[in-house]
Amino acid sequence: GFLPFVIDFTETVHPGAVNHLVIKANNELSESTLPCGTVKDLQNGRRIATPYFDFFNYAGIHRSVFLVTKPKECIIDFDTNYELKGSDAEVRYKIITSQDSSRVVVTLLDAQGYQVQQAEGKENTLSVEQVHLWRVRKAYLYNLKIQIQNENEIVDEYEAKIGIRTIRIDGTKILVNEEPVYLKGFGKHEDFDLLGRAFNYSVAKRDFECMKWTNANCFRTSHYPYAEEWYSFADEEGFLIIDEVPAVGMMRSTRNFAKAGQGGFTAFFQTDTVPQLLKKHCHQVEEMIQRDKNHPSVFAFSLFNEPETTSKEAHDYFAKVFEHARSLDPQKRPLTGALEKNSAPELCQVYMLCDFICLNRYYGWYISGGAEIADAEIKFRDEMDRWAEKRLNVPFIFTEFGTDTLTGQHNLPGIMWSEEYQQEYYDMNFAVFDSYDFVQGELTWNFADFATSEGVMRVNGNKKGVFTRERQPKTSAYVLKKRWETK
Ligand code: CKX
Repeated sequence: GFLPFVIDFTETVHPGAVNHLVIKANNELSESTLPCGTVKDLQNGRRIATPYFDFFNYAGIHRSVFLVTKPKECIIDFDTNYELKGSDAEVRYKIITSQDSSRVVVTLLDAQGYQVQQAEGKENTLSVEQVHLWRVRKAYLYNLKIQIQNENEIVDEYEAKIGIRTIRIDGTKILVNEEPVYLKGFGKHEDFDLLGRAFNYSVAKRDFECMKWTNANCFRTSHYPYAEEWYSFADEEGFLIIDEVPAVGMMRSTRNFAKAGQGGFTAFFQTDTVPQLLKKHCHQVEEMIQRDKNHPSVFAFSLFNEPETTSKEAHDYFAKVFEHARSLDPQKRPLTGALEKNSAPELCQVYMLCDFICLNRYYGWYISGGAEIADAEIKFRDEMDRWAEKRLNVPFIFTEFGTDTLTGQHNLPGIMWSEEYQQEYYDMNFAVFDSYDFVQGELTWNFADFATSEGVMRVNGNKKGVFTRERQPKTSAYVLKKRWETK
């Protein structure tokens, strides 16, 4: 439900007549849908969704729908890969077309529209002298023009913006263009008042401006691939994206966020619907990588959020997902997934599949919150020491940490839900992060308050936003802005 699909109605359509295209959308959840959940039949006959995840399960169509006509011989797909050679670069491309007969011409244009290089064939290399690299928060985009030509006629043409950059993990460092980057930013949602999950340019623009104001450089598309416009925006703005597949709710509980810290185990990967789920999971990973592989902003793919990971069955399940994902990305970007508290260093059977480790941790909120924050810090440091002992020599990123905070709620001393407590919590977390040199990034939970299912733990949604749902800063936004100015 979070990735595009195409329906060919060439055979069905009646040219010249009024045609109706009817789309039926279904948001029912089960343990073999992604995301996971279940449905509940009420006594009045109404059926409702009960998600195993903490965001509102919207219904309907939220994204652009295009009516497209294509010539018989057409461009189907392309991908690129980059190698830096001093101040020059090589762009290797591969084009897939529907037929084999005609000439494929590929032109690289710079940001001003001047031709940089041209090559022929479905697979070739373009050499770029004095390359303008796509850099974090300082993007440069080239235009790649692909044409199928027959004699001198253009049969099909496709243009895409590309950014030339490399990504690599080296020990505990994340390297973009061979330079280390510390990730600063947010886990987000596609969510806004009245619009729900529908893509809206004004909201996206505001979000990017807010993120830039805080000095952020990265966000995670928690917990599903977003509308494509988000990625193009990030390409332009030089943001890094951890692109996440909608594998969330892989723990049989409607309140995972509460269960997660308490050692709850629901034998999720030991049921007979798992093969169906695995098939869908792999398929969605495939569709996500296929859709997003050419965006320079996408620097890693996240293959799950907070599943159960402590059984052998979980390991075997995810080993297959990772293996499949590794075979798909032409740029061989790092693969990861977000691990919650149960995935402790001694228990987790999945972290070893990840190229860098993403932790969602809530010491000082779900664990020892409020007046117990000093204990929270001790427990947090204890867990980090246990990770350190493993000497994994990979980067660790915090992909979630935060407190529910009611904007305008002020209390001295800070108590849970107050703006003061959110700051105190962040300060404690930052002190812990800064004590471990393998911590190479911090993405707070969440960029903005967002809608969830109703319940006793949620006051009209999740309030862990650094910004309100209307995109105005809470006090902690200033704390992040200051820290990230120099971090
Ligand atoms: N992580 C202990 C997944 C997010 C939730 C977040 C929360 C949980 C925390 C798990 O989707 O919103 O409870 O705020």
